[in-house]
Amino acid sequence: MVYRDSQGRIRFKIVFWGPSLSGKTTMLKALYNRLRVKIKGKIKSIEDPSGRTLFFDYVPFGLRGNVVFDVYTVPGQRRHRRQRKIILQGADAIIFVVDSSPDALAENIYSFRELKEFLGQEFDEIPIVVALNKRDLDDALPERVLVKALRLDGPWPIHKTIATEGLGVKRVFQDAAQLSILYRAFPNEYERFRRSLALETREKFR
Ligand SMILES: Nc1nc2c(ncn2[C@@H]2O[C@H](COP(=O)(O)OP(=O)(O)O)[C@@H](O)[C@H]2O)c(=O)[nH]1
Ligand SMILES: [Mg+2]
Repeated sequence: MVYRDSQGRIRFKIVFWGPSLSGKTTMLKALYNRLRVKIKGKIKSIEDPSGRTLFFDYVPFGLRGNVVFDVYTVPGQRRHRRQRKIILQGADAIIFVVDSSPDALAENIYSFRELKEFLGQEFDEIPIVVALNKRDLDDALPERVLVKALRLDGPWPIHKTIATEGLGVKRVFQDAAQLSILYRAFPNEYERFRRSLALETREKFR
């Protein structure tokens, strides 16, 4: 939920969603290393000793003007359902990170279903940007297969990413950031813009 903080800055919340090990934390770190922004907080991570996200990663990015994006990742393991629900609350945009590995297909489907369940009616409205990650894997599932299996044929922009190399991550974030602002501040323009982004990014997958 957008709000003004004590310094008068407007804050938007962006949440990286997706199954365990799909690359959410890697993508957040890649973004952190690539974004040239005015304010960049430290990344706060709450993880277990093996480096898996236990509660969340969080970092604030401040752009020009008075806008700050609070960016979170959720823990993907199924048992962290409650934490995910808490972190999702008040999100202004979601980045759904899909693992392209064939072994992860069932977890991707589970994760997207859970997102839909948690969002309820808002699922049809809130900006969701899809990152098909791990496109460098030799056995990565074809994009068309992922789109079909996950039913990603909604009004959602889709991008291919390789988080470990930072490929595609800026564009994914840029779409999410832009859509979050339109969604909350310019609702009249939002739906049209979201559909045009979705169409534009989907042409590659036909
Ligand atoms: N090959 C490949 N591995 C990746 C990619 N993105 C992340 N990984 C690896 O996948 C594993 C899980 O990444 P992590 O960011 O911790 O996943 P999270 O559980 O979604 O936060 C790590 O070993 C990453 O290095 C990618 O694009 N390609
Ligand atoms: Mg993580």
